[in-house]
Amino acid sequence: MNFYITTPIFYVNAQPHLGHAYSTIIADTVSRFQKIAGNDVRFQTGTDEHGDKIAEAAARSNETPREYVDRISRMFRETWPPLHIEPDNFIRTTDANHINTVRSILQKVHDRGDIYFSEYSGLYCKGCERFLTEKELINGNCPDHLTPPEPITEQNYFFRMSKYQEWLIGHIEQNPEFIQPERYRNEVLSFLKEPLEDLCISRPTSRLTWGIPLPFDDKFVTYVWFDALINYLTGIGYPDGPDFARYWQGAEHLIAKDILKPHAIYWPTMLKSLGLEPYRKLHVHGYWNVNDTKMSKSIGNVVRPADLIEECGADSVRYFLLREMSFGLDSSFSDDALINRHNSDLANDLGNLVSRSLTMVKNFCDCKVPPAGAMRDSDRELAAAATGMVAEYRKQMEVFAFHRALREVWKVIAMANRYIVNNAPWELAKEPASRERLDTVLYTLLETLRLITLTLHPVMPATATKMKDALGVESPPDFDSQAQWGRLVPAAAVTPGAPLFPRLKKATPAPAPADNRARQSSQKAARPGRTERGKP
Ligand code: ME8
Repeated sequence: MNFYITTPIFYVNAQPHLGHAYSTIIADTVSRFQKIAGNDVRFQTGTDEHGDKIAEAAARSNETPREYVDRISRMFRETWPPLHIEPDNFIRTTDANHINTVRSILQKVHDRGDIYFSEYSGLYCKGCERFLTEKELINGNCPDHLTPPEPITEQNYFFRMSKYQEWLIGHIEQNPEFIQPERYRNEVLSFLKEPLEDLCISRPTSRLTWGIPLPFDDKFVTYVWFDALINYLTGIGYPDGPDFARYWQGAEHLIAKDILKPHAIYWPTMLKSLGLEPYRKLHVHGYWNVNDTKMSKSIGNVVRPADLIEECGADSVRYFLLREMSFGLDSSFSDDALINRHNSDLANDLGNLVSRSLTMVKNFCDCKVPPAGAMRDSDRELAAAATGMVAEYRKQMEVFAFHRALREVWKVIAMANRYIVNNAPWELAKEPASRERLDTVLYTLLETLRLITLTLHPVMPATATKMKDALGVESPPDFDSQAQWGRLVPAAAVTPGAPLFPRLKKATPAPAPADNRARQSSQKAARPGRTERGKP
C-alpha cells in the first residue's frame, strides 16, 4: 500500500515550538511505522510563507518578506533533524514550482466557472487569516486568538464552495474513516447542517502584496489558505510527476483541531472542483496546553524543542509526547510530567530491563545468545505476551492510538522485569545443574527484548537502533519477517552498551522569591544541569 503522510505547513511568523514538533513527530513516527509494515511511504512537512501575518512579522523585524521567510523557514527545517525527524520533502510556498502550480490550479478552477468576482463584508481575523462567522465568536472575540475580528468590506474573488456542500456531506457520510477521531467528523457534519458560504480566495494588492498574483487579475493576490492547501499536491509533483500518481491515493493529512475547517471543508471542495479524488484520511489531534491555555506563538507560552532535547534527549521527548497525549484530546505539558515519564518508564522500566538482561548475558553466557532449552509455563507466557504485543501494537498504531500502542509495550516490559525477579537467573547461575534453565530464561528475555525493540523503532529510533545493535540483530526492522518468536540465533554475539537513559533530577519548587534576582538564582540551584526555558 502507498502512504503519503503530511503535517500542516507551519506559518513562519514565529519560531517552532512543541506544538509544531508534536505534529511532526507523529508524522515521522507514522512514516517509520508504515515503512516497517512494508508500505511505500512519503512524508512531507514545510512552511507556509505568504499572507498578512507573515508580511507583518517581516515588517516588525525590519526585514524584507523574502529575507524574513528564508530565515524562519530555515529554523523550522533545522528543528527537525535533532528530533530524529526525517521528512522526504520539505516544501515552501515560496518555491517557484509551488507558485506555478497554484496559478495553474486557480486558472483551471476559474475556467470551470467555479470562481466569480463580488463584494463581501465580513469579520476578518488576521490570526486565522480568514473571515469568521458571528456564531464562531466568543464574547465578540476569535475563540483561538482571543482578539476581536475586524469588519472588512471588499471586492474580491470567490470560490463556489457552496456548490459542493451536498457532495461533501455525502462523502463524509459514506466514508466513516475520512475524518478521525469521530468527534471531529461529527463537528464537521454539524457545521455542514448550515448552508455553506462561498470562500473568498483573493486579497486586493492595495491591502496585501505578499502573495501569489491571481493568473486572471494581477490586482489581487491569492488568499493564503487557497495557496497553502495546494502544497499537498505540489509537494508530490501534481499534475504530471510520477510521485503524484504514486502517492495521491494514499494521502493522509495530520493537523490539530485549529485548522479543521480549512482541511475538512475548503480542501475537499477545492479538490472536487479540480476533478481530483479527495485525500484518503484527515487525522485531527488536540492541543498541548500550558496551565490550561493552548501553547501558542501568539500567546507566547511556548516550549522550545531544543531545550527539551538538551534536558532529556530527543527519544525521550518523542516518547513523552506520544505516550502522554490521547490522540485527539488536549493534554497539559509540564516539566514534571516529562521528567516523571523519563525516569519511570524509560530509565527504570525499559533501561533497567535492557541493562539487567544484557549484563546477565555478558556475565553468564560470555556475551553470546544462549541456546533455548525446554520452555516452562512462565517462559511460554512471556513469549505469548511479547508476540501478542506486536500484533496489538500494530493495530493501535494503524489508528493513531499511539498511547495505547505504547501502553501494550510497557505491559510486556513490566512483565519481563517480573520474570527476571521470579526466575532469579543469578541463583540459577550458581548451580551447574541449572545451566539449561539459565540459558532458557536468558534466551526468553533476549527474544522479548528483540520484539520490544521492533516496536520501538518508529517512536524512539536512536534507542531502538542501540538496542538492535546490542542484540546483534542485523537486518533492518520489518514486521513481516521479524515479529515471530525465536529468531535470535544461539551463539550470536550480544554487545551490552552504556545505560540508555540516565536518570534526571526532578525540579523542586523554588522558595518564594524575595526579588527577581533571588528567584533566578534559587531556581538555578534547584534545577542543576537543566536549562531555564518556557519563555516567550
Ligand atoms: O495553521 N498543540 O500554521 P500554524 C498541538 N499555516 N499542536 C499545535 C499547537 C499546540 N499547542 N500549536 C500549533 C497554520 N500546533 C497554517 C497551516 S496547512 C495547509 C496550513 C501545530 O503555524 C498543529 O499541527 O499556525 C496545528 O494545526 C499547527 O501547528 C498550526 O500551525
